[in-house]
Amino acid sequence: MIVSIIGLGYIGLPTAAVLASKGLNVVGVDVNQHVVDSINQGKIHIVEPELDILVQKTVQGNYLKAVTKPEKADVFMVAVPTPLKDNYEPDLSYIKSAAKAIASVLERGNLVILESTSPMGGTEKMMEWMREERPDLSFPKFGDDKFRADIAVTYCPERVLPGQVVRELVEIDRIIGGVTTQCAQRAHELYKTFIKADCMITDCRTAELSKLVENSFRDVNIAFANELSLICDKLDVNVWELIKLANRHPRVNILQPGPGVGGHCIAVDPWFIVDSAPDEAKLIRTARLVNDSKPIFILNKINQAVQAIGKDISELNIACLGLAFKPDIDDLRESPALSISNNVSLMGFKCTFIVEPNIKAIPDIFNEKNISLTTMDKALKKADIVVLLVDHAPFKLMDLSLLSNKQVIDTRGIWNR
Ligand code: SAJ
Repeated sequence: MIVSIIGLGYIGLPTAAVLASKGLNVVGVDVNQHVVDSINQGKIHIVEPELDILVQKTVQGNYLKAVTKPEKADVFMVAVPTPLKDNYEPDLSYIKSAAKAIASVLERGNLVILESTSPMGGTEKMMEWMREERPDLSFPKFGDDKFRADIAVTYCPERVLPGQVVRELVEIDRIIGGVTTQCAQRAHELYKTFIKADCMITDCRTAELSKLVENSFRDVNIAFANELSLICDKLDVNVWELIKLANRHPRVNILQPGPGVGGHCIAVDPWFIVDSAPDEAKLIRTARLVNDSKPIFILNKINQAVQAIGKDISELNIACLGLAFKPDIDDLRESPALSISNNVSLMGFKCTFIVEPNIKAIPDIFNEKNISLTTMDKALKKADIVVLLVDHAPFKLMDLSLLSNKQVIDTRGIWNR
């Protein structure tokens, strides 16, 4: 069996490598030539534990190869981004391009699986785009288990946590949402070849909403913690101690406040629910707004630190520790740390030192001159203000005496907890 994975990013590449490690022939497809070339050399272009070894082994063993255009296969898995447009509506253009590209090589008997986060109805839209290209093939009809279509279509949302993808791909339960039950059963057979946990069958619409609900649940819970951090700041209470104590109640489990919520999922998916049910999704929308307001609160804290020193901002250096959206990864998508650092670089400091151990070059978003990507030691030597934005392992292990005589803003509570 040949499995083709469209999109070799944070989800597609680990999925391709895990499937290939189980002895399946996997062809990864990505429009980026650099990504394709590096995978074919057995290398990876993202930071994800254990992935490098898996890719190297499977490429060397001829189980995994990468190409820029889809080839014929038995199964196609789509793992492309589904970002938001400026008006908070879902942008399905990547799914559309993938559907059209797959359609050109589709054959009777193929199974097409959507893994990308999808707004309600996204799976059926993907199917429509393939149908437009291939009127010669028949596609399933939602809920019609009697009709035998040429192509099977299923929605199987990924649920893995960046930083633990290789383990979670195999170990956590999976939802298999078919356009029909028969479609779901086809996908179930495939997922059971590599997943040790349960694969639960449902329809594609329920599976789509389940994925969105899981991430909205987390967003709402993080918003509760972030709101507490604002309340505690006003009331002069240590929020980290407060949460630690409240969590000693057997039925309370408050998450951790931070500089905001990042990543391509939790900061995005709740808007898909708001888009589908704008009048009903009041709590979900408010949680998004609370989490999105956190970077402004941190920027105000930085302004207060400047005032506390009492010098002109152009005489002061600032160090921003971390750019990624969460610890020990290189993923900067929707990262509040990135947007805070960018705003800091525009504030007029003598120099903004950026410390991000997981990247090699300063991202394009920064266009100020007085900015430097550097090591923690160098940044701390010169900084008057230190802003901890991501709880990367090296920052947790840092010698705290290096912070003495500096204004410190610890947005993750790793030093002042
Ligand atoms: N965060 C906090 N406080 C917390 C926990 C997280 O501020 O207590 C922040 C993080 O710093 C980060 C953001 O939230 O900026 C999201 O991080 P995360 O670790 O909660 O989640 P992601 O985005 O890495 O992965 C989520 C996961 N979803 C759930 O836990 C419900 C993962 O299982 C999904 O597969 C992934 O989204 C996805 O791709 O949808």
